[in-house]
Amino acid sequence: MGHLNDTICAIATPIGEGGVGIIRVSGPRSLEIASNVVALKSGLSLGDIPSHTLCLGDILLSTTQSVSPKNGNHPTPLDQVLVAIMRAPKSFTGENTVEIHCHGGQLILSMACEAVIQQGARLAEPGEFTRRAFLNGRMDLTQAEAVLDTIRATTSAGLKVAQEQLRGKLSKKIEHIRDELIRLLANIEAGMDFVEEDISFISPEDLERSLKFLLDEISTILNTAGDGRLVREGLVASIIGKPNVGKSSLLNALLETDRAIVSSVPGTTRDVLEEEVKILGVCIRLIDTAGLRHTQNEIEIEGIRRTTHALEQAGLLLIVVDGSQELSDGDVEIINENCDKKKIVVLNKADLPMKIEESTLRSLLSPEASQEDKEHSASLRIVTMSAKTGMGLEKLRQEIRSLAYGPFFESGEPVFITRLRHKLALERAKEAVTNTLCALDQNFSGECLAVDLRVALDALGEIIGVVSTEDILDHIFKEFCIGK
Ligand SMILES: Nc1nc2c(ncn2[C@@H]2O[C@H](COP(=O)(O)OP(=O)(O)O)[C@@H](O)[C@H]2O)c(=O)[nH]1
Ligand SMILES: [Mg+2]
Repeated sequence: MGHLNDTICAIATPIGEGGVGIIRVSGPRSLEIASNVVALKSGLSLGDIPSHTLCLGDILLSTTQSVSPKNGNHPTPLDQVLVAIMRAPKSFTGENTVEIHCHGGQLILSMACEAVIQQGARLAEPGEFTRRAFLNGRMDLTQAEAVLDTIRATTSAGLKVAQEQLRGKLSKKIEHIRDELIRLLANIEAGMDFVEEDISFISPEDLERSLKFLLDEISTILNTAGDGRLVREGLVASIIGKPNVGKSSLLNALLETDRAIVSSVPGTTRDVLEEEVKILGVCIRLIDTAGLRHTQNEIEIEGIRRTTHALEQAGLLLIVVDGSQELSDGDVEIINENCDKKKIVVLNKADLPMKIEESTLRSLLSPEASQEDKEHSASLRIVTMSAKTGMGLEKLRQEIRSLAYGPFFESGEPVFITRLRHKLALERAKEAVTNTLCALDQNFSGECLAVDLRVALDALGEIIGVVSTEDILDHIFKEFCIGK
């Protein structure tokens, strides 16, 4: 990764044809470089143009790059362009930035980018513009991550959380906790200087109260990790059940296509099919599986092995039961297994005369069960529907959404963490604050308390990037595309 004193450039728009394509140039020499490439219609030099203006001009190719060699030593125009100028520090990167808006063709864009490079800019690395924005103090690390999440968001829920993070909601919360930790640390350290005189700057009771409050705050944010991850990565839902109950039909109904082969021959689905679908704002990876049954068929055995694997991955199980048939031991077994997973029982084929009702299903599941199992069956979500006619499908979508998200998302919890990186750092901070409380309880010295508090402070600092290493930055920005 280069230094901030060179000027970087990249095509910022995606590959392919488009109305407009943008070359982005950022760094100390960007105005000078761009003015060697673009001639403004007004005849003015780019250096004389005020910041945050848009000017019409022509990209001029040097003679070596020229598309018409007959033109002698005169540079030839490549394309008519609009040039946007944003001077430091009021730009995305915090540096002098020029954006050249060409027509969105791949040849034009690569030739224009080449012209900028010939004038002394360097091709940017993935995420380098955002990395510069971070290094120049335009945003902190959680905001830089939110830039990527905003671009990648595929659901409205994902976009909302990414936008809130981009606007600094998570950073403010973390900074607030850090400020309080710094205040406590300052008090403890001041006390350490006056230990001879026995002057204390904060009473052990006040310190304990404050630390417990901070511990609560950290735990509250940590508790959003599950929902946050779901918002960013989506949820894997496996459709399981005996053969022929309508699993593939359910996949097709939720996808609103004929993706999977549906047949009355049991054991038709041999392989595991995976498709992505948006269900009321939640991104779900739906997996249709082979029916679970005992079989000698080699291919089906492999299908069932893959089904078991899909089951392990799943955060949600959609267990399909054919409601037009009597409930079998096989059905009950599948429902009662995997107690640790969120699940919905789909009582399918409700367009036919039903032999199983929701209430009988509940009582049949655990007539002589332990209290725990009874609670399990009472809380079990059951949706009666028909994959064939679509009846009950909307109810199923609502159940999936409400099960997918925990209480935090629905209640509009102000702050979310969406990345493992945040979670691990918060866990370290939580452990360090807990250790401080233990040390306080055992009347340890101020030095001991301060050591633990500093660990907490650094862990939280890593989240927003107050404390960062090249490794952390490389890891975060390598996920970005070039030009962002
Ligand atoms: N009447 C009715 N038939 C269904 C329904 N869902 C599936 N089927 C039929 O049940 C058979 C098995 O369906 P399929 O989706 O292949 O089941 P899978 O083996 O569990 O994947 C097919 O003949 C489907 O047409 C439904 O809701 N109502
Ligand atoms: Mg099937």
